[in-house]
Amino acid sequence: MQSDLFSDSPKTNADSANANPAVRAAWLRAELTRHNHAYYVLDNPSIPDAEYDKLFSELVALEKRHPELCTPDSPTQRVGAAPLPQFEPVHHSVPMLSLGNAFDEGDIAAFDRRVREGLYTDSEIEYATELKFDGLAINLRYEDGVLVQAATRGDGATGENVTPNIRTIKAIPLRLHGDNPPKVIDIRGEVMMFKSDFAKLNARQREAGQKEFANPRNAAAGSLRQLDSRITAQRCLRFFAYGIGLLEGGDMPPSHAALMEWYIALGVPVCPERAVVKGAQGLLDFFNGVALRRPDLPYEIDGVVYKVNQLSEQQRLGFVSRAPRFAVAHKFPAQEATTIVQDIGIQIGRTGAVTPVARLAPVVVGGVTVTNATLHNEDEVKRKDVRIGDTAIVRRAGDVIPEIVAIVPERRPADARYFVMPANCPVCGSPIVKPEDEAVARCSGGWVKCPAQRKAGLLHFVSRRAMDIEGLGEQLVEQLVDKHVINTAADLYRLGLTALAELDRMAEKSAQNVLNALEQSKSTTLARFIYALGIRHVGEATAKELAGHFGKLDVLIDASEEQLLEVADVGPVVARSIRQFFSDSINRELVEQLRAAGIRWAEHEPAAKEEKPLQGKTFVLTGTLPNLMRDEASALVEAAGGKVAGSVSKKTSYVVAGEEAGSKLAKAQELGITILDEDALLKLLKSHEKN
Ligand code: 9MJ
Repeated sequence: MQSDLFSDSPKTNADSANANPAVRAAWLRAELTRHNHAYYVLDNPSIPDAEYDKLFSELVALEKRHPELCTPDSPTQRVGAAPLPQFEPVHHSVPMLSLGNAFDEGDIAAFDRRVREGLYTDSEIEYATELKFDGLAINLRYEDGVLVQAATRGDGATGENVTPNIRTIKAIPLRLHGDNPPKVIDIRGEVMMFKSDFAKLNARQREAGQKEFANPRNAAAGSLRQLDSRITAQRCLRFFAYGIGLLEGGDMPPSHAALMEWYIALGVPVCPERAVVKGAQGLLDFFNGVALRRPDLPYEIDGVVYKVNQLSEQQRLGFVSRAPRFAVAHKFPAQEATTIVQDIGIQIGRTGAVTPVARLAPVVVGGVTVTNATLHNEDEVKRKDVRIGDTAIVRRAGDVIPEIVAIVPERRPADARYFVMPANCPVCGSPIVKPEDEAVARCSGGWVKCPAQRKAGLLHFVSRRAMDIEGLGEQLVEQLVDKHVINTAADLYRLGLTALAELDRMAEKSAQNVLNALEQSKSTTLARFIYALGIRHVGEATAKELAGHFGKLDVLIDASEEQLLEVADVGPVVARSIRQFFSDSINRELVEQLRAAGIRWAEHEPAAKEEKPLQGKTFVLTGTLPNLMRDEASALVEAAGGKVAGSVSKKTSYVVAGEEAGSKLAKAQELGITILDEDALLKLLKSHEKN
């Protein structure tokens, strides 16, 4: 199975394991560097995370026993260093330029004309095209192949020395590949954060009660401008190269495209989304293609960049003020805009969750008119301090629901009003309740009483990633529920042509289309069906895991919490929620009715149970461990079958405590739970390894 996922199988190097420590350390360094490169630069992981963590821990331990074996380019040296008093200024040998902006076809035609005029030619120009990353521009200086300094752009002439922070970024090689590196090279590019790492960071910030970042750019900037690089080390930053400053003792490649190929050979990450095109039309085609792919890219971009490809031509064109004449950034329309919060209403979800929604003065964000923005929950309204009458920054990313990033405090009117959560559901009148330990308030009506929950549940059931029933949109579901034609998902399959055709704005032809779509949806997959049921905490990924693990719906329905916990991705909260769902006779009845309606899928035997040494054990990590980062410790525990939980309870098996462990450690002591330090954790893992 591994060979499908990883580009090579882990090398154990038995000889090296028994070799002298210097040989072993050198081997481990080379292996870890190679795996880092495969993961962060080639985007092609070569071993499972847990294997990497094991090799890493071994090198850490080895270097601890033999400090003389630790080299500056050892992968262990990416964990950050003692805090700096301040960042030192760095003068850039070659100024770091910014780019001029273009916003439409007219601007691009003008740019292309200026380039041709500058080069005294009527021929089509060859351009290198690439993405415009929304991060921080950085200069990396390598001397004889070794990273010696990293600096921010600053004002273009002088930046700040952020070398310790940059050394923690695993995508950035500490030593260039190849035997013949230039004497001095300034590699320029962008430091940024991927969307998924941004989401994880904000989840961690939320858990720790710390401020969340408004967007990946702010998160990247906040992480890089830390005087304590140990904090930077915990933030997964990335890097893509796109430019060059000083070069000594090496041959300048003839073109931008060739420069990027050279960087790749040197082991420096370069974004694969690039092309060499001809003329203004080539530029626009690239722009349009990227615009389509933009929502699926793993990072945020705010446009694309066009550069004259031949470096000799770039030189002939030169600069205007601080921007090169040979390049331009073609920006996407803004994805953020400011507008007034006219009101804050609420929306009831399929599980009764009450979401405050800002009603906005209509504003165009990235080409789409926005009138509503989610505020997620009551705590979020408080944290962002959004009041009715405020001016707010609204963001729309891809096709997700627009959200309020922040308000503009200076523009708050004197009569701005607080949002008050209503005591009762405005739709069904049931009390709105909020359990102590939850962020979300809920309508207590349940879907039997509350039409809003029924509608939301049905819309989820028919949605593209669930049963994928085309033609059953919001307006139709609304009418069907309001007119008491349907109550449950099973009722959908009892709909007849007449009942449908009688609805507003429904011709017989579209009614027939809906019936056809319903019929087609009956042949589905178990994963889609589980997801469509709308069980709290069971998203698409969990539904897939459940389907793969249990193979048959009846096995899932009868699974105990313990059996559910064996599924990857399922923790105690999810297990309890699934159990509760299938314990409810109304839900079991619904499932039966859906099966009776003819919904079917292929089933398979449940996955064979793989016994792992720490199966069923729950760990809580607290404080800072001396060597392992939190993610690394979690990965080791999970690889051995253990679960990592966020809070200590009677069910916790072990608490792993590091420096500055706080209330969790105290609680563990109070409950008499076994407490481990890093060494004891590693010993525990090792002792099981032998079994
Ligand atoms: C960004 N931000 O992605 C340049 N950039 O080139 C790309 N920035 C740049 N190129 C010269 N892809 C100055 C700035």
